[in-house]
Amino acid sequence: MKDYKRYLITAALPYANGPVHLGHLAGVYVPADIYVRYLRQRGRDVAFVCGSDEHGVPITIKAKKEGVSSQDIVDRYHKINKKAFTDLGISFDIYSRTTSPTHRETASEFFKLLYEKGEFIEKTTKQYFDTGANQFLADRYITGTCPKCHNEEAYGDQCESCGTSLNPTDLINPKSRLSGNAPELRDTKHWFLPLDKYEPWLKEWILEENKHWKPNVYGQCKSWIDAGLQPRAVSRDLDWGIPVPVEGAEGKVLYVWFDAPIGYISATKELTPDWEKYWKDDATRMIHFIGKDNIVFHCIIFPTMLKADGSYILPENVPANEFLNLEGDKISTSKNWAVWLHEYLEEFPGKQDVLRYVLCANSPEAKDNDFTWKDYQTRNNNELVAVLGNFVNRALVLTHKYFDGKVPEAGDLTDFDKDIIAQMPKIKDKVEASLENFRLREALAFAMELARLGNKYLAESEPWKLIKTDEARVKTILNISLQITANLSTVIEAFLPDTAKKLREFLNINVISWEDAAQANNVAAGHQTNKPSLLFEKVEDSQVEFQVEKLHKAKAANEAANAEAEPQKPNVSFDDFTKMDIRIGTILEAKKVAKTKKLLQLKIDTGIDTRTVVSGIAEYYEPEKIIGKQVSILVNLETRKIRGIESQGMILMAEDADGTLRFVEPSENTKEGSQVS
Ligand code: B3M
Ligand code: ZN
Repeated sequence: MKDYKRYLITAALPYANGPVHLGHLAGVYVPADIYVRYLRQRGRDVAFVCGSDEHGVPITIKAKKEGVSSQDIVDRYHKINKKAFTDLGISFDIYSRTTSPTHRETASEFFKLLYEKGEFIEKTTKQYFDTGANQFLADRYITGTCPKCHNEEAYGDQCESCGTSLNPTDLINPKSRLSGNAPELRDTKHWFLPLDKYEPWLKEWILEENKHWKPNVYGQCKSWIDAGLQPRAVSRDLDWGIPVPVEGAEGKVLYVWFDAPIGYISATKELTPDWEKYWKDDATRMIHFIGKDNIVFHCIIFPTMLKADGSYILPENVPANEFLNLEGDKISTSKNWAVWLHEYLEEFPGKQDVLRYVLCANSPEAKDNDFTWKDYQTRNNNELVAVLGNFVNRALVLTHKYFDGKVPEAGDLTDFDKDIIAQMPKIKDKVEASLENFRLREALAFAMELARLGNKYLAESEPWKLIKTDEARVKTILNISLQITANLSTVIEAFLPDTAKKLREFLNINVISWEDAAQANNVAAGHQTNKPSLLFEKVEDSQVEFQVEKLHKAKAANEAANAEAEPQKPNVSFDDFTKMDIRIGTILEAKKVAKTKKLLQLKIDTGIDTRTVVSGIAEYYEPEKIIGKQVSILVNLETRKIRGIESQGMILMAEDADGTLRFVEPSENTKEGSQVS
């Protein structure tokens, strides 16, 4: 590979319309951070840039729904996400935002330059317009039936069910999300980036020069190119975004996917006045970390923009990941099926490394993967606690127990010792090779081999048994164990930065460089170590159950909140209504109907008489708790035998969106027999 002088690492800018979840982390931010931390360990010049993507239709829709401004929405989530990334140890050099003045100017200038070079095609096309709301509808404002799979809730730009990318006019029965009405087609002018013109160049650059890209990335690019590239609109009719900086463009803004990647440039500008060396010198190796749904934008559209400008470098690699599922289902913000990073950090304080570990160990590098809380527990308990934590703890505790915490001197080495020492550089080389090639989960597994090696060394040499008979041997064993611990602090640093720091605190040492991290003399004999604290704690079954239940509850609550009321039934006459005799009654007795799950047998004082009613409410009310409760009861319903019991009337119940039944009761205590009308 070429000899690069510096690195520009970008991580996809998350939309500031919601909090970041584990899917984002596993796909983009944890791998990017591991890679960057490793580069820094190697002493390379790196700029790691990211920020909030604050434009786009989903933000305006969320703002409308909440009755606040789009700026309020992005301010809220920019703050939450920025803090959560910091708390997880994601070490961006800058976390900017696309509403920043620098970005607005940079994106505007970028557009203007391409415009002046004559790079855009101006076209008037017909687009959907909502006459009620008096505005053009950008892709996400329209839903309709997907022409391919007939999903009735496809968006104007994509069907999330079958993944097909669409134009709004492809939808069958289009509906405006603003009014629910069918929109009409009207003329509007937009600027298009002629991807077709760049197709020969893209073919050469991607299909020939970038054969080293991951198969999933290369494959997606190839199928886009093979299908033939079309000019792509880079402006939208919308009132939220960066205004199109040319005359006659009132009411039009830059398409979010035009401005967002320019956000990488603006962020670098905000980071350093010397930003051009990262963007305009081909000794810079630029790498985009993204999820698979962003491949076309980072491999085809943004490079075409950069190429059209002509003064920028292009990405050397785009190691896109596949998706992480959650407990067997697709992560979904709209269905509230997600583990939110900021909530994890609140509920598991100090456990950021555990999450980094689990997400990297299970990273969806080559195929979609599943996060489960059970797996989180298993990896924590069996790997972090039982291997890494256990080894480090034993090495240090024994040093304190036998030698007052001073590193003992190594004596003559046995073949076993020599073999253990010889393993260290081999392991480090494997970690290094995997990291250099973006195989991060493999790299982590190799790094853990060093902890396993230490564990095995202690278990097989048993210093706790030898201490009575052979102190010199124990000194050697602990010396070597502490050397392994010291090297671990460097080898695991990129994956588990907080743990690495703790190891250095325990050992009372400074950072050991990557180059030195396989040696057996990194802590000198006589050096005073500190007493260790516990590195990792066990995750209990109850925590797993709590988290799984929390997920299901959040999803159900979301469904209930979004449920639409049943449509109204056909009208009835007033006479029909008055035929129903509904009274207030009081429950006198209640018990379960034997061998059923749902039924309660109630005795009700109806004011007219005392009667028995069988009601399907046993899942929602405990019999002992409803004695004395007032209810509404339809008393002139024909009697019915249910499970051999004669039911003389019906208790009126309100059914919640999730199916829960609730009594319809008077707001104040009311005399039994009062009529409800
Ligand atoms: N905000 C899409 C996403 O979060 C988008 C990435 C922009 S990167 C320039 O999936
Ligand atoms: Zn579809």
